[in-house]
Amino acid sequence: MQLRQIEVFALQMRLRHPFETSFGREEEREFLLVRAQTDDLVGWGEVTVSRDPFYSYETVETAESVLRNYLIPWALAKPIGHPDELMARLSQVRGHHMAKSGLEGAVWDLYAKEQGLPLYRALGGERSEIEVGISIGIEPTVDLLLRQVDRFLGEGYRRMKIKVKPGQDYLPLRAIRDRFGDIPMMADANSAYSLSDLSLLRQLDELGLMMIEQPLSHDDIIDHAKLAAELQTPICLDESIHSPEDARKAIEIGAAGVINIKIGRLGGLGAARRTHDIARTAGIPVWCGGMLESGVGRLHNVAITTLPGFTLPGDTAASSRYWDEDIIEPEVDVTPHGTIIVPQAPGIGHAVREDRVRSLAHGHWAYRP
Ligand code: OSB
Ligand code: MG
Repeated sequence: MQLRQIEVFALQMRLRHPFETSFGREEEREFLLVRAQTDDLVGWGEVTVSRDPFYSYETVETAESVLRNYLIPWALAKPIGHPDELMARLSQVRGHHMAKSGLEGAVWDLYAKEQGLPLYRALGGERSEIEVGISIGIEPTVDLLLRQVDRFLGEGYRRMKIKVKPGQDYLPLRAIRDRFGDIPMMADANSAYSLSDLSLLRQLDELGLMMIEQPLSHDDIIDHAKLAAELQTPICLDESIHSPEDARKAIEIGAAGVINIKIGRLGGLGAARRTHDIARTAGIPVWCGGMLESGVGRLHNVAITTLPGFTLPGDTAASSRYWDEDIIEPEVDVTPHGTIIVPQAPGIGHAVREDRVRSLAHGHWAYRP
């Protein structure tokens, strides 16, 4: 395919409910969308950055700059055979995985549409229905947290992920266990602990959690391996895994009993798929993480989750969990039994509401060869 135009939109969308993690509170998502077109098709990707470099060093501004100065000119320079070929071309740029992933996502959407295939089939996915869970932020009181859990259990979600940090960990989780019993539950610490907090982490170990996600430093695997040897609860890595090679090494030293796969953090669908392949070969389960995506990124998450190694419910909840009104039509819905039916139309499978994207955008850039 030869790309004729690439557009970048800077969007700001208000969350229905503020989302708090150990690194901060988000009331509004700020991110980029990429729209790429050939002579007759349009593809969409999402750059899952935030305004601030707190989860990752990438931000809306770094991604916009790297796309403008390097990634987009190189993508427009000559025809693209397969999305992997584009990624090889972009590999001279180190890091900036979310920026790369947004562009690659648009090209994967086009590639699937060219073949008349739904994106999940183009990726080699198998399932037509995926299991989903929900990620619940740190709430101001235990009572408010219990209300959230009650609501999402009622909506059918297959597992509850609760954000924790020192001081807001054992007691809220204990309260959930006391009230709701043996529900599938896990904790995500977003790097809020260190090995010196072993006694706190041992308390969490008593709760029968499915896993504890990223308890230690965002760039560590060594201490996670030490911690894994001390706990019964499996350790899941999120922030520490930026490539298939990171996953291989973490698995090799025993730092990762589970891996959270995020397309943006890993640098695209191709890298996400290779990470899945490595984990699957090693017998390590994976699930699809989320970055509070709009409908575009959400549909990419749905597609990757159809690969056979995604054996645990992910964080890909319904559009309505995040937004009063999403930018896709129809929105992503969750069935009363906690699943998403995978769209069968070519590419990402739902229409993007371009008028809404254009009206929400506070920045818009267009590039041609
Ligand atoms: O650590 O998984 C995380 C959201 C933003 C940044 C990091 C994380 C998250 C989530 C939300 O947990 C997942 C979602 O509902 O999209
Ligand atoms: Mg996480």
